[in-house]
Amino acid sequence: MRKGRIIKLVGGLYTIKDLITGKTYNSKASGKLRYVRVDEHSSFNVPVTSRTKKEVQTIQISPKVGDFVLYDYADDNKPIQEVLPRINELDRPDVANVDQILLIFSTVLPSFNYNLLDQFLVLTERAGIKPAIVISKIDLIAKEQLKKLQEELIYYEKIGYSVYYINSHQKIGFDVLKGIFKDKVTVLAGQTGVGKSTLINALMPELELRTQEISIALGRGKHTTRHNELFEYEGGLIADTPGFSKLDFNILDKSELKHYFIEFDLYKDECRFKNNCDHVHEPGCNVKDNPEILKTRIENYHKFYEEIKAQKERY
Ligand SMILES: Nc1nc2c(ncn2[C@@H]2O[C@H](COP(=O)(O)OP(=O)(O)O)[C@@H](O)[C@H]2O)c(=O)[nH]1
Ligand SMILES: [Mg+2]
Ligand SMILES: [Zn+2]
Repeated sequence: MRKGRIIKLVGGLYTIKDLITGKTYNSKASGKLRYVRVDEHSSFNVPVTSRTKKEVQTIQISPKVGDFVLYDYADDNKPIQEVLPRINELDRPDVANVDQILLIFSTVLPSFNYNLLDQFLVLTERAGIKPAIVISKIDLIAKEQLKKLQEELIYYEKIGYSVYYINSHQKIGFDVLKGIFKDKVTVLAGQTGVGKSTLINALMPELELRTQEISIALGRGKHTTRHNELFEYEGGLIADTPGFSKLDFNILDKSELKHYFIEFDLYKDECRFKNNCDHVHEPGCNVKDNPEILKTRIENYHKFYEEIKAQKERY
């Protein structure tokens, strides 16, 4: 048995890269991964909703891009026999063992949106993966407009998120951005058309990934096959994958949400209710109308909270 990492998946066929030799092989998942006994501590025992319990059970393990695996080198088909424990995993995109997620937003086409930014931040915080914010297409708005956006986004930097500004056509902002990929597994997330593929192409011109015409991308829904691939860059890997469209409120419990608005924690001790407060209607709550918290953050928090509540009430 040898150790490898899955770097590509196209229609059930995996490409694994041997960790020692660096050679790549085509491989399939062994049938025995269909019935794997996992205990409650297994990293594969992922609760589907916040209410389902982790318990000993038999599950099917579907290897994902990013997984470390043991494969049978002696067998010509190089079947994956075992998937090693995951540090973390994402569903859409389907990637495991991710170090960071770049949340890509374009200034325009599609235009920047605080609601979506806060949704994506909730998703990454919940997955326990470090996010960074990238604003693309800075060449498409006036200087003053860009300056205004930069000033607004300082808030996100203050609470701990890095914000980068790029123009992938002229490679502006690349000297600063490039450093973050070193030795890391990075997922690029963002709506269709924000410039994910263009960014990867600009970093790795030899790839020539297909980019979408804006008009088409924003119009009809596009067909995307189950195709996942990690590209090697600066000793790390980058995923340009579809997915990450919006927050599925079904996976969250409403009392859990506050933890994913990371700055709320700073004020909770001043709140009369400490940990028992959801910062929604409680009188005397120091978070829900704290002037130091960005207004749109509180508004979005309340929107998401109500959304989760409405979802739960339907059951
Ligand atoms: N002006 C400008 N256009 C960009 C930039 N980045 C991407 N685009 C354009 O935006 C469109 C969508 O880009 P694409 O990379 O396909 O987006 P994806 O869906 O996120 O992969 C393409 O027409 C790109 O040429 C940028 O920095 N500046
Ligand atoms: Mg793309
Ligand atoms: Zn409160």
